[in-house]
Formats: sequence, C-alpha cells, structure tokens
Amino acid sequence: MSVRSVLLNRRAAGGCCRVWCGVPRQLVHIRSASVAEAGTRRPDEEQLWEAAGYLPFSRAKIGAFFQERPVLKNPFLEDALLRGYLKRHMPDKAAVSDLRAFGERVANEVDGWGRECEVTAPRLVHFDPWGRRVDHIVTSPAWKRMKDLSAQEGLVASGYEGTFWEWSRVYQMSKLYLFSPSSGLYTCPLAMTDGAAKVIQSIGASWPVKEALGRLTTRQPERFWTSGQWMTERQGGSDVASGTETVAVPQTDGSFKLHGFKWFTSATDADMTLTLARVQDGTGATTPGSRGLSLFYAEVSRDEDGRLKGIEVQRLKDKLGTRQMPTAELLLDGLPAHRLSEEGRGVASIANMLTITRIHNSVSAAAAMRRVVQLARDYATRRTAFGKLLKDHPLHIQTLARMEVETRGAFLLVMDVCRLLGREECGIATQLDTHLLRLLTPVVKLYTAKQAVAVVSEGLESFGGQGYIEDTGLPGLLRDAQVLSIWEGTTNVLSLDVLRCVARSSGMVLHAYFSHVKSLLAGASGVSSLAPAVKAVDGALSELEVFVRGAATKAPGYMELAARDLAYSLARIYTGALLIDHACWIEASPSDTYAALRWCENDLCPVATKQARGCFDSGTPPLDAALVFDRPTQD
Ligand code: MFK
Repeated sequence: MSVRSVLLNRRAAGGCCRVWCGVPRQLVHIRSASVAEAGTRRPDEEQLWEAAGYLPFSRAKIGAFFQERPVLKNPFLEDALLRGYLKRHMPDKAAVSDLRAFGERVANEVDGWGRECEVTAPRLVHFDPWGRRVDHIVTSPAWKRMKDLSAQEGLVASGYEGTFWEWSRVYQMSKLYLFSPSSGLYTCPLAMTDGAAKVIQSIGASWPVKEALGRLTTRQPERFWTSGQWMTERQGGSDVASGTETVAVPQTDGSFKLHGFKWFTSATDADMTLTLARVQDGTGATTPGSRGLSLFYAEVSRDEDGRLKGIEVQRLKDKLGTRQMPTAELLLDGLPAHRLSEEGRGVASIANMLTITRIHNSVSAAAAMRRVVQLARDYATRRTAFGKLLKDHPLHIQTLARMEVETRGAFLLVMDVCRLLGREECGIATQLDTHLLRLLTPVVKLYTAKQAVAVVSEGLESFGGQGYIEDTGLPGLLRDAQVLSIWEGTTNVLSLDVLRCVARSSGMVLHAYFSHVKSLLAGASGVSSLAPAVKAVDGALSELEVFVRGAATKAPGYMELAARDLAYSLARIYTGALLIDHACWIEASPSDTYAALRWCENDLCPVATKQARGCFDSGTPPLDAALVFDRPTQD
C-alpha cells in the first residue's frame, strides 16, 4: 500500500490527516515523489521514513525548527561605554571588580527573579479567614529576595558610604543601571528609599527619624527598610500644591495624626514613608496652596491583631505596566506621623527627594535602552531571515546603530548628572556644578524617559513577532518604560520646572550651562575627526543663546509654549557635547567618535527651529485649540 492510499484510507475511516507544513524540504520532495508515484511504492515505505528520523505525526505537526532565544550575558562585560566611562573617570579596581561580579549575578540569578516578580503579581488580602480586616499586600518570594539583595549589594547604601568619594554616586548608579531591567521594578522602592534618606540626611532629623536613616542605608538585610513617597491625591496629581487634602492633626506629645486619601502610592509594602499634609490649627482650619503643605515621616506598622495602624488599603491599582510592584490607594485614618519640615515648607523639603528619584528614573531609562540593545544585538547573531543572519542585513544594523547612539547619549547625560550629584554631596561642587545639577535634573528625566519608550519600542520590532509575545519578557520592557515619562513629573511638568529654575536663579543656571558646554567643546578643538560634530553643537549652542537672549522680552505664555522644545534643546546640545568630550579621551574607540558624529546629525536645537516657524507666536494657542477640538460641521 502506498503512502497516499494509507492517508486516503485513514481519512475515509475518520482518522486524522497528516499535516505537511513545517516538514524539512528534502522530505517534502520525497513525499511529492511518492504521491506522484502512488500505487508503485512498497508497503514498507513508511517504516523507511521513520527509520530516516522523519516521524510522521508529532514532527509533522510542529516542525523541527526552533528559533534560538536572545541570551542575556553579563551586562557589565557587554557594555563598552560603561566600562570606558568608568576606566576614564574612576579606574578603581574594587569598583570595577564589584560591578563585574554583580553583572554576572544579574545575568545568572537576578534576571530570573525579575521574571518571577512579573508573573507573580502582588495581590491584596483584605480580610483574614475569620473576617478581621488585615489589608495584607502579598508579594512574590522573588520580590522579597530583591529586598535582601538590595541591602547586601548596597544599592542604596553605596550612595551614602562615600567609599569612592565624589564618584560614589556614579558607582551606585552604575550598579543600579545593571540591576534595573532585571530587578522586577524593585528599583522603584529603592529610588524612593534613596530619596527619603537624602531628605532625612539633609534635614538632620532626630529620633525616631534618625534611626530610620540608618535602616534605609544599611547593608544588613534584616535591618533594611524601604520607604514610600506618598504625594499623589485624587485632586492633586502633578498639582500637589492645590490638590493635597490630607490634614495633620497635632497631638499633645508633639506628633501628628494624618487623615486623607492617597491615590497612587508606589511599592506600598514599604516600611515607612514621607508624605505631605496640611497642619490643622486649633480651629481645624488649614492653609491652602503650597505654603500650607508640610512634610511628614510615618512608619507603616501593625497592631497586635495584625491590623495596619492608621491605614486602610482600599485597592491595588490595575496598571499598564509595573505590575511586579504593588501600587495602592490608601486611606489614612489617623496615621501616626512626625513633622520633618518647617510648617509650610513641605514642597521645598520634598524637592530633595524628587531630585534623587528623578535621577533614578533616568538611570532606569538608560538601562532599559541598554538592555533592549544588548538583547537585539545578540539576537541579530542568531536569527536568519532571507538567507542570512540579521547582523548581515545592513538596514537592520543601521537601525540597531541608531538605537545604540540614543543609548550612549542617554548614558552619558545620566552619568554626568550623577557626577554632579556626587560632587555636591562631597561638598566640592562649584557654583557652576550646583546650577548645572538643578537645571539638568528635570532635563535628564524628561528626555531619557521619552528616549526609552522610543528605543525600547524599536527594540521590540527587531525581534519580529516574538517581541510582542508576553512570555519572552520583551513586552514588559516596553510597558515598564512607558511609566518613566509619567511618574516623578510628566514631560510638561518637568519642562515647566526648567523654566522655574531659570527664573528662580535669574538665569544663572543657563549661564552655567553655556559655560560648561563651551568648555567641553574647547577640549575638542583641533580633533579633525570630530570637526563636523563640534561645528553642529557649536552652531546649535549659538542658536540657543539667541533664543534665550530674546526670551527676556517675551510674554510668559510664549515661554510656556516653548518650554518643551527648550528642554529638548538643552538635552540634545549637552549630550552632543558629552559624546564629543568622551570621544576626545585618549583611549576612546572609533565607535565613540562615530556615535558623536551620528548624534550631532540630529536637530540639536528644536526650540530655534520651531521659533523660526512661528510655533510659539501668539496665534498658536487658539489655533492649537481649534485643531484639537475640531468637530465636523453640522449640515
Ligand atoms: C525607577 C525609579 C522611579 C522612581 C519612581 C518612584 C515612584 C513614585 C511615584 C510617583 O510618581 S510619586 C509623585 C510624583 N509627583 C511629582 O513628581 C509631582 C510633580 N509636580 C511637580 O513637580 C510640581 O512642579 C511641584 C509639585 C513641585 C509644584 O509645586 P508648587 O508648590 O506649585 O511649586 P513652587 O511654589 O514653584 O515651589 C515651591 C518650592 O519648592 C520652591 O522653593 P522656595 O519656596 O524655597 O522658593 C521651589 O523652588 C521648590 N521646588 C519646586 N520644585 C523643585 C524645587 N526645588 C528643587 N527642585 C525642584 N524640582
């Protein structure tokens, strides 16, 4: 009996029909021949096929080919720019060997925990089996391991130990940069913990808050605490000043009880928090606006029945990403608290925390870009399409190179802000450094967050359909990148913060900016390979100076419309100068030069380009509004 007649007989008998797709080409050829010669084959033909290794059922159904997955290798060893940057600025053997060992741990151990956090999302248990309200936020074992690891590896502590003096922050943030994409979003509680430690340290608090500082910055897992940062209320969002309703009721012992509703509280399993509230006077009245807000410290603790003291967890948020991490709505119902700031100085006091969390945000943004580039690069050496590996398709490699340029730019911008922070904390910052740090903190946060979304999105495309498949772990990178431009100040809020710091410093922050960029460019004069890049940054800087000089005569509304493009211009020009500067280093590679040249082909000063097109002129807002609210005209 031939193969064909076996098939026909089986089909007639209601048996299953063989599926021929996914079968190796040679076999299809043999089969076609055998079908063509139906009736002439010997009955032992099927056994011959099986003997040749072509199992007719399971193999025929799923095929024999499986695409190799991208492999995460030691992210420290794989990162030429990180290693070059450290070699140039802090060639400390201890730091480098610690980062190398940590990179190994991230690739081989921590990354798996991060996946576990993603697939085992936190859940809220409101009641115990006997009906008592307990409000337990149940997190995965991996999430708890992340906490212990964070203490052991000094992911917060190393920012406070001063081991590497002015480079301690660069070292700490390099470690977080390696950790972030594998951390299951544990970088979020660490950012807030670091920010809280910074606030407490700068305020110089006494007991019990001083004790908390020790816990936030310890390397002992059993003592280590994380902190929350409860700022957002239902009316508030970005508008903290007028939207904060929480009141602080003074107690006879000098402490307070807080009553209010916090609408977004991230990593709500924290041990303590910093939060804002309005102190009630003897009549129960409070002061509205920013001047009515004070900063409070509160511990998250339970009574002997296991109930949270003064807190009810209303529900966990259902979010696009950051699903690894509990985000909750909290009712504060008499939460015991201590006032940390002077009365009415809440926003100014928590600003220190915002500086730190915004820098952490930027580190995570650069890290997300680096991770997707590393995976895409690895995949390009494994995936064959149209007859050759992806790495041999010039258009694909051009796309990866563009992602690499963005990633390098983001990395250098972030690390420069960390450098400035380190100098300030060591007490060696010049006026110029301090101004630069204030100006660049909102700039680096807003710019890198947007870059991360674009680069990670592009990165997913380089895996084809697999980039869209949940259990590859790739879609989570994009979901988690999307939050970076939202929390800790949206792009527009931060663009306005740039205007705020320019105004409050009477333009001194910009003065510092122009001087520093010029000094970076001066270091590259005479380096012929970089001449086009230097020319581009120099030209863009001149355009920006013209814009800034003209800004003094403009109405506030004009500057508000220009704020986002101004912030982008500050980011792109500064980053161009940093890439050039790095490429001037004696040990710089040809890739460092190439990255600088490619970056500087962009429009480095969009604020000037848009101004020339009249984008901020007085006619624009009504026209923008007409466009946005355009409706079909009624017949
Ligand atoms: C991966 C790591 C990521 C970490 C994630 C952590 C998860 C956290 C989740 C959250 O998102 S928490 C909520 C985050 N919310 C925000 O970031 C709020 C966004 N809104 C703003 O930033 C507003 O601009 C702001 C609330 C600051 C406006 O408040 P005000 O009171 O209208 O500001 P005002 O009156 O201009 O300034 C008050 C004082 O604060 C001034 O000081 P002085 O009184 O001494 O002059 C300002 O100079 C100071 N200030 C404001 N912003 C500052 C600042 N100082 C330094 N740096 C800043 N950025």
